[in-house]
Amino acid sequence: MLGGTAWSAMVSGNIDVTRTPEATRGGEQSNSDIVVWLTPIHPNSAFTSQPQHAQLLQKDKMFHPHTLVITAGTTVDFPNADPIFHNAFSTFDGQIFDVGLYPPGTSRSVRFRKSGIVRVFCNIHPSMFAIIVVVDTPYFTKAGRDGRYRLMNVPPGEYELHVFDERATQEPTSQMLVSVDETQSVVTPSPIHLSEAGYVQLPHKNKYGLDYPPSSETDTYIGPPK
Ligand SMILES: [Cu+2]
Repeated sequence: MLGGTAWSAMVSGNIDVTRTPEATRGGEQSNSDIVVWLTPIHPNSAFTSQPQHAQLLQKDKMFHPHTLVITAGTTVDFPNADPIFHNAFSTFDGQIFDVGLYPPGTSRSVRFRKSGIVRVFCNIHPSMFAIIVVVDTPYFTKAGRDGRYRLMNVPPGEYELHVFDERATQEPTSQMLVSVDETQSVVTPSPIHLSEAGYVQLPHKNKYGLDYPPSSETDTYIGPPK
């Protein structure tokens, strides 16, 4: 190939979401936690990512970001930037783990080996909830607040377009096919319609499958039970 530069395209499209008032995020409507990725239909070779690190910060009794996208094989660090103990665990789907309770200013790490959706909680703070979307492709992104997404440097080929929205109350109608060829520098898939209508956020359980104790939200907890 002349100049040694591989040809590639930008895949850019739009997501629109039907919502009812109770389904808004923190009182505002935003699409920025919706994840989009492309998987090759006929992969020439299995995708292997370089060992990578990502971060899910614990601050103000929340995980930041709320939604993290990584490639399979990535190690996620969970630094605790609060003056209180925290935990991170997941008990179902994606990958089951529990890093235990750990003190302010320290961190724990988990490597996510396979693709899937991992729901992460803290065993002592019911307000703490995050999602790690683990994909097996280098072509992934989060949508902007306006629902637009851009996937850069996509080489020619046939792809399945995948979407994950934690609040979607029905699956996208069908998996969409995206074809990238060498005649286009920008490929625009047809718009993706999602519905969050009727979504209601329910309290989650702690790692024992039990309700959090009533004191959890007014917390002065500073360490494990003696
Ligand atoms: Cu916590």
